[in-house]
Amino acid sequence: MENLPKISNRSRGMPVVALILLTCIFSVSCNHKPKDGQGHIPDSAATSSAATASKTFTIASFNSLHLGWNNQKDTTAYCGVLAKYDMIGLVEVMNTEILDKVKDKLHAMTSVDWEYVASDKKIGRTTYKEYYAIMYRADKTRFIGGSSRVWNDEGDKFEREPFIATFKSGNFDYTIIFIHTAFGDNLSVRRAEAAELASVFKAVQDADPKENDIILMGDFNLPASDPGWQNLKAIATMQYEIPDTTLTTLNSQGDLSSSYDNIWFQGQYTNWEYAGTANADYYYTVTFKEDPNPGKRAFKTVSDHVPVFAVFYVDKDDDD
Ligand SMILES: [Ca+2]
Ligand SMILES: [Ca+2]
Ligand SMILES: [Ca+2]
Repeated sequence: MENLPKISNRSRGMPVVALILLTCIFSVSCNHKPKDGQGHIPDSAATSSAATASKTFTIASFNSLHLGWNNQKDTTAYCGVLAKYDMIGLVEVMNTEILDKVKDKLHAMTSVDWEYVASDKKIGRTTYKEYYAIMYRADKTRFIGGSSRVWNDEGDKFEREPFIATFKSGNFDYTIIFIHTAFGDNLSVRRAEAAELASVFKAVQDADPKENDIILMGDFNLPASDPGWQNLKAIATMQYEIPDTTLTTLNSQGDLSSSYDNIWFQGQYTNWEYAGTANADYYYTVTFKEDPNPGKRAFKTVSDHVPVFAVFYVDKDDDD
């Protein structure tokens, strides 16, 4: 909406017809309906020359809407989304049995082994709790044993304290901070957690002088432009990959609604490995293209979020 005044300034003195036309174009572009395949990694790219594929590694984050509950999830479509990535962090995981089932299904779909690292218990301040899990292709990534932990949340700052784990993919080693922040009706609750994430990021960054590729990702329940990110953005060369114009949630009508999911890291350390590609994955425009309302079908049978992803080179010497 910030752009509206700029457009009306530019259109000053234009004929009314031109103004109406401009307004129409603008409202279409504001609809955030993905074009067919937008944000989707084309199969041709995913399976292109083995040489290219082995040089890059795609990390995604996906709120999986109560994965493991009896909620009419289309597990084939769901696993089809996961199978496109080399690593995908999952929030809203309701039990670990479902993770084993998903892992086996991914193996059947891709003919490669998958593994996951999950929090050792369900996390949450109230009776509602969930696991964090990071699912990854075992042929491309090694989990650094003993590196996973749940943030020691002194003072109970987080409804669900972040999950932290270190991996190595090719030459690229990195630590992921993964979170599903509080939703809450009160915006101040979400902003307080966003502000606190800056402290978590700094602590994890400072804990290991030899590892500086710290990737913060998850469902933040806030767009990247929100004032709540002031502290995190104050960290040197901090960048986010999903701008708030890229919407990542679906409403019950199947329309995109909010930009809540993101991937953050410090450019000074990680731009060396970052391949420059990140987006939300509007997979349903392909997976459910025969459906009259693919977004609604995705909302009902997969999740009310879409994955967000970023691509990294793994063939460079890791510079930290
Ligand atoms: Ca590194
Ligand atoms: Ca460090
Ligand atoms: Ca680096």
